[in-house]
Amino acid sequence: MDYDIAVVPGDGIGPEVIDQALRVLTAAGSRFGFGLKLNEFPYGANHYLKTGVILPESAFSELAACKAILFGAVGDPRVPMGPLEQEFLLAIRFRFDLYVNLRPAKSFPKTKVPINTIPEGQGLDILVVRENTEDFYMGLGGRGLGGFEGSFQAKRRLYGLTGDLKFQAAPNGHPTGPQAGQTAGQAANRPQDEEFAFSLGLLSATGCRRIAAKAFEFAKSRGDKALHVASKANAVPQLYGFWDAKVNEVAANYPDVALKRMNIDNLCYQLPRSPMDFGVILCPNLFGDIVSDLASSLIGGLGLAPSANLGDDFAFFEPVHGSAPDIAGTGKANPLAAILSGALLLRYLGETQAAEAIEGEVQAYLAKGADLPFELGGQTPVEKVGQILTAAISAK
Ligand code: GGG
Repeated sequence: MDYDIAVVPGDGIGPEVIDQALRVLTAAGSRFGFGLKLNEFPYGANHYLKTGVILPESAFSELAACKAILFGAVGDPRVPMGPLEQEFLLAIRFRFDLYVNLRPAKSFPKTKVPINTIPEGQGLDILVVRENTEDFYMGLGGRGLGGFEGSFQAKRRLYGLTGDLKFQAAPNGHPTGPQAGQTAGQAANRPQDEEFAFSLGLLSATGCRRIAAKAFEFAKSRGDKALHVASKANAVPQLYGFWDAKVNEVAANYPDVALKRMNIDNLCYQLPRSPMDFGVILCPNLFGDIVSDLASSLIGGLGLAPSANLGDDFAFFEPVHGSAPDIAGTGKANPLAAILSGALLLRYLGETQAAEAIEGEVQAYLAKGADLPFELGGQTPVEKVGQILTAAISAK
């Protein structure tokens, strides 16, 4: 069996870690009797700087012709933050309706962690289930002087949204006199001189319900008695009160899994203090991005955290870490998160034995505690780490 895989190494350390992931996946294919036809795509900062195009429309059908995407990272200091992420990474998630972002954080043997709240001999098995298409990632927003007037459009597989938005600054609602840092115009109560920026967070009932159902299913399949859900309905009730209500509706179908709702601030406070209390954590998009970094810190680092972006008919796998331009090209990148993302891809393809073999070899390698990557206190370059794991997979 041969699988067509789209490979998008992207920016910074992306190409280095993806090279190593591909070596390991190819070795797993040889051992378990399948082939990977790798179709590499150049998208990312270099492509954008060369062509002025972030992601051409033709890319979507080319990507769709593959079974899944393996992606490295996006982000480059030569390009302003935002457009690459929105028109490339998020555009792929939205266009293919990859509404489930799975970000597992599982402890590894002998790996140093920054907390002492994990009992000796036990490990974390956290799964962040992040909604991946809505919330503050809608891409709806703007900025303006004295207010804003403009139209917006968002396309999702579930719905399209178009609209106009207009607001105008008005004289102080609560006049208190000039404040520190105010401009002369503002102090003179000239709100037309104030600059504003805004971003619309948006949730749909179907969007909330479908991710909540996925999270409950994951909790159930793990045999968990509880599911934590991140919210912030106390301060942002319009958005997260709605989120809570829709999650509660779905919870009624899962009477054996207790729903534990927490405001995101409290969740971030409790997670390092009592990490063993957490299993599946359901999050709206923005909180999920943040909590998954926190969770990966608790298992030893972002270089150990893989992720899957899943829809009903396509999938996209990437390490949780970003492009780390400060260490790109130094050999200091840790390829394990990319390798483990590759294992998730193989599991998605149904190559479960190969996925388990890779995960097992990563465990065995970390348990040995030798030749570790820089992130984990060693001095082994990215390529050598890939070589060690490739050799381990091929040796059996
Ligand atoms: N490989 C992950 C990556 O490049 N992440 C950049 C980033 O900030 N992504 C935002 C997100 O995942 O929502």
